[in-house]
Amino acid sequence: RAICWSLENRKLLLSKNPLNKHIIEIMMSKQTNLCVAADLTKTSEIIELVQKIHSFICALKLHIDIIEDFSWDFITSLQTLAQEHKFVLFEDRKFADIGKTMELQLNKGIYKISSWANMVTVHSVAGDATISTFREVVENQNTAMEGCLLIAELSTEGALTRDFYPKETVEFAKKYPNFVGGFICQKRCHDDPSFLYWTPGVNQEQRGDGAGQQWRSIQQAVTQDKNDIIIVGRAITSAQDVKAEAERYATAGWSSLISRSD
Ligand code: S5P
Repeated sequence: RAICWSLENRKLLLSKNPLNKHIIEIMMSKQTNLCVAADLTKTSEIIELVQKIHSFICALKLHIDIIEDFSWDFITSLQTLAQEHKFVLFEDRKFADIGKTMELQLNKGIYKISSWANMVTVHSVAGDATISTFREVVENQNTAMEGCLLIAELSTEGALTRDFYPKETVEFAKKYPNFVGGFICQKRCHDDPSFLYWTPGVNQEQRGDGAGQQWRSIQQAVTQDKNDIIIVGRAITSAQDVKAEAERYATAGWSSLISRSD
């Protein structure tokens, strides 16, 4: 039987996973599959960005460790905005160590990521035992965490996430369907509609940044490569009119998603 990939059809399946349930509700009510990568280094810049783009995003992706003036007031402000305007807080920490170290990096240090992030990225490189430790930590503690994405494939030139790597990553995810919401990938890396496929490397104008990043169009990312959610950074954050650009990406992303034939 053919799988139907429309969000409407996948809603029940996706809702079995707490993170995906949250995301799909936001996506459908706000009609957006745009996640903005807020790679800015000042808290005020991030807050200003969010104030402009909140209506167009389902998730706000952060690299908390690039911020120069981190504070708990900043986190509180983000949480208030996320609550009010309905988007999830996504810390792109790309955990990649032994389980115990990941646990410390998730819960401790300056940023106490698990106390505020709804989702994080995890590399599969260290094996699935580390993912299971991670899941136990999240399930046994009172955290903001709803789930994670596994990195199946990176967007950069020469990335080693090829050959068996995406496939084996999918195998890990299948073992923890309540915890792993989906993947960071370039092309949809699995035929299971109960996962969400998130893709960075999207830019309507440019094809590369001269530092290894590879960009392609929304059309390519969603229609051809069959991803669900586009992750867009500089194409929006460096635009003259950030709000208009976020709206343009959200509109194009959503129309590509809902007009996809499978
Ligand atoms: O393979 C990847 C995975 C990620 S999460 N390639 C990526 O570029 N990313 C992240 O997406 C990266 O860390 C950055 O925050 C964002 C892309 O930003 P842009 O400015 O290139 O759109």
